[in-house]
Amino acid sequence: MSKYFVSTALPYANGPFHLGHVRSTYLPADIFCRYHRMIGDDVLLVGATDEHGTPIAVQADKEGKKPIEIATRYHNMIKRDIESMNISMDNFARTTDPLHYKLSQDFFTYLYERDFIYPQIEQQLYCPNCGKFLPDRYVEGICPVCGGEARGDHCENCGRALEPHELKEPRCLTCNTTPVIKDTQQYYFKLSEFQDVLTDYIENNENLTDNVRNYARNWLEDGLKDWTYTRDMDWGIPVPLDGAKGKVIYVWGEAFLGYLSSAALWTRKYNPKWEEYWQDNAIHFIGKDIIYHHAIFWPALLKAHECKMPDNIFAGEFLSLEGRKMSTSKNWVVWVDDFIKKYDSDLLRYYLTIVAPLNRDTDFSWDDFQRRNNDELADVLGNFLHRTFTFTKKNFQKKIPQFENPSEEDLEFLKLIKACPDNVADHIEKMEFREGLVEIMKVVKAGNKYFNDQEPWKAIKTNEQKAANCLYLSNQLCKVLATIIKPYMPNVADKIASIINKSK
Ligand code: B3M
Ligand code: ZN
Repeated sequence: MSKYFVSTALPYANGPFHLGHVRSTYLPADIFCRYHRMIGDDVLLVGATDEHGTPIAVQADKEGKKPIEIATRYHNMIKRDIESMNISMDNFARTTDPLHYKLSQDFFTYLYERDFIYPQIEQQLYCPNCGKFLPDRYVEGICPVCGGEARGDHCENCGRALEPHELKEPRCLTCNTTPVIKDTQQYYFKLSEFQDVLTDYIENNENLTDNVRNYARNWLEDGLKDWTYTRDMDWGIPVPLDGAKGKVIYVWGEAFLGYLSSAALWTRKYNPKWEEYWQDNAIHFIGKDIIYHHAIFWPALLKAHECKMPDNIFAGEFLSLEGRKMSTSKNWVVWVDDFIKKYDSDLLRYYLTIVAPLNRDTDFSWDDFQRRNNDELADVLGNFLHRTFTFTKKNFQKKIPQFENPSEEDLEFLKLIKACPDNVADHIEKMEFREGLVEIMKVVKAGNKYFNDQEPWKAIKTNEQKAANCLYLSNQLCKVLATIIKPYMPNVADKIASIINKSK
């Protein structure tokens, strides 16, 4: 038995949960965890809402509310949405939890005392009209790298993490004034010292997938610069140093610690030590837009703190909607809550898994969703289950018949049924979630063909054993399905299990 520490990227608590979150991060993490629990591993799946930083502060300004009110509202919504998708989260915490504050401040102090964090005067954008510095999303402008529209610390167009003072043609988000440059003291993390450690980590960690390795490599080749670790803002975790009044830890400097504080909060309730999970296998599921943060910043922070770096970082690619990039600000998204009001979560879990492998961008379209639902879930899986159960009920008084004198076709089909669980498991272990589900559907398709070929509705009158063997094997496949479908579609699996009286 192995222990697994699995985390899902922390969504900002400034809006509800949408299909993009589910596809890139939460669903793959859940499939992975459910599978590992089933084979007897001890898995801890944690997450939290990311409640600091300008994403929350800006939303609060917009609504004339306090940041904590915004964070609480969306934390509750996101938590409910995650539950409604049947994500088997062990703990879903908040980065405004006092334990997270303590952990983050202690972490900061530890690095500061060892000279990994140092003060430096820097030039920051300051809005003379609002009378405040403009960290991150408080300023908009043009990306210095690609020329696209960028917001403070991040260019949506090329995906670069930016320092806000690098922006061209900056303007204050609140009042549109052109900011001036003003000196301010910030604290920097010595990221540049970790160039060699990170190069070794990225090149030699065999678990890492190509998208993560290639992306991180680009950055390493450019050479790493030290990283501004604090901000002039009042919403955030105060910098735990004398003389740092009005400064908070940059949201990206503490959000990662949300993984650890969420685990620590879980530990308080259930008592085992979360560190043991981290030591065995530490795996982060994220979306591809935050590879840089997880493959560069986070391992460097961990190394500076003398902690083990993650064993794997698994980055799901993007989901577009009807051919257009999803955008919460342009309201071009499907919210999980709206989806769940109409459809069972398993339909979405099926679709988002089968539509494309995770290392490829893909599109959600309602037509394709409907087509796969009808042609695959209903016509292949639903049909196989339905005909097996109704035939067993009608002709064998709900009892599984005896399997005797099997024919060639029976033995062939039995072979397929027996091989299926291991094939699916192999794929899930390699994080090939789609391929595992494709394997299941292939066997169910073969089951339908076998059922058609055996024609049990005729055989029952002329050769009862032939019909009996067909239904015996079909029920065996249902029993296998009740198990192997579970990581993908837990509701469907439970339904099958209850029909055949299999314990879950
Ligand atoms: N909240 C960015 C995002 O939601 C950020 C992730 C933090 S993971 C430690 O994409
Ligand atoms: Zn302003």
